[in-house]
Amino acid sequence: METTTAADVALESGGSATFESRSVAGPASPGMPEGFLWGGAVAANQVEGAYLEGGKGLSIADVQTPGAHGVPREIHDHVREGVYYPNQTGIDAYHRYKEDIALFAEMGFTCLRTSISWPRIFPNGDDAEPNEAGLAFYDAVFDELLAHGIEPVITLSHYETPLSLVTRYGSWRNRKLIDFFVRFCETVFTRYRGKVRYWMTFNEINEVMNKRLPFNQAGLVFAEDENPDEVKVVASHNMMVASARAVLLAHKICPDYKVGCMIQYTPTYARTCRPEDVLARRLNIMPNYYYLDVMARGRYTGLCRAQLRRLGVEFEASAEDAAILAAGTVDYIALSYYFSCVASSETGDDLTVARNNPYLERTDWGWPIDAVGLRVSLNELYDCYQLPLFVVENGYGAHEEPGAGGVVEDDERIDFLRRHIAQMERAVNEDYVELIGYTTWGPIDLVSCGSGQMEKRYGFIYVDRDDAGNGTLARSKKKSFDWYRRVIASNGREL
Ligand code: BGP
Repeated sequence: METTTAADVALESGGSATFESRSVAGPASPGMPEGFLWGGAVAANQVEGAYLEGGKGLSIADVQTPGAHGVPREIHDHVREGVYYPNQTGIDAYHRYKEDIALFAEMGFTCLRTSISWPRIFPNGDDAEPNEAGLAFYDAVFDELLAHGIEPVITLSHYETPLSLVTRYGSWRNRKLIDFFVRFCETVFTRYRGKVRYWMTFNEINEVMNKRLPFNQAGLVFAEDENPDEVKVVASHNMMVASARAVLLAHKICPDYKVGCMIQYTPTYARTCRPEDVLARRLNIMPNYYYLDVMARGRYTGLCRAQLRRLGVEFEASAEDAAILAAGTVDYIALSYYFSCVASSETGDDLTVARNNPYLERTDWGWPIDAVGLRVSLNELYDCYQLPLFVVENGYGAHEEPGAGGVVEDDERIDFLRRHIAQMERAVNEDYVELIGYTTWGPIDLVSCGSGQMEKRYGFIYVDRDDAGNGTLARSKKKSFDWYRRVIASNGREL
């Protein structure tokens, strides 16, 4: 585990570091409300593999090479001979899902968040008819989950846009994708009625504006003569209109469907109490609320217009689109929460954002560990929108190997999750935040989205596979497996 040093951030307060584990102790938790959903979250492209089986087309995940901590993944526009692409094989869940689901059931999961791979259903994205083999595969997966008392929670687009839509249409910068996506939604909403209740449209939609992942999220590659910010604004709009149409359609097909948006929420702290730093904090969270305002409030608010102004992009939704956005607001807000960040400014206009916070320890990948930040996030979001929340990703990625007894002793993961769940419970029981459920990211080791590595491990279940694709793919329980089983069995009372 990395520890932030004083040299990482020159703390104006001059105070010494007080690690969070010493300051979060609270009263014993009364646990979570009745019916609270407990489980884990994965994405099709990070676990399934079988990238061309059963009629599946290529997704944008299938053409990304492995990277490493600090080394970005390469993105190719086609599959190159002799190159290893980790998502193409994933952890072979396409063939091993029964074994995996049995393990999730042993831990007592009441839900599993996963995605339906869009190119498994529409291999090119714009096909006239869906691929029956793909639909049948998810029938089998959902039936298996339900037979084990596990409710599927489904992401419609989790960083796996059909590659063909990127190469032939320019991806989400093109309005045609709205209709293609809605056709995909209509197909799966109709097919899985009675099997699925909770849906979410785009995984971490706010990542479109993020510098890190515009390709993963929206399939965007920028031409030299393009202004990336302009393209991101247009692509975001198209996605939000598609999302609103999906919400309307879902409610029409099945009034019991609940459809959420999903964002990566990274709460921002002002580096000091200098007013300029406090303003910088505000400016840094604006892109998150840009998406949430449109998807939850149903309109481009003043905050959205201010964000556009900051980007220097002129954009106006048509009256027709504005009506769709207003009608198709989401039923709940799902979030991933991993860490917080720190913002500062010299002038009030510029903005410097850092992950280094001298009060926090960091993971092997340099991600700050901030359990209290989860409570902060839940409060901020609930205050703003008064909609039910769903924590659909939270987890600890680390290098791990089985010890002498063949078991991974992942005490750090247990400690991480224990502290986060404790804060989540305080948000619910003391702050009265309405929360649907909690799914840890990567209940089984899988291919990392950011780095493409297997060795950034998140699971309660170890998978024997390395970054080069070697290993038997055998599954084995880590120490945290039993710990999480007890957490769920006690509905969060026993941490
Ligand atoms: C989120 C993604 C996930 C997942 C997770 C962990 O941003 O929704 O797909 O991968 O982050 O990130 P990483 O895999 O880069 O460690």
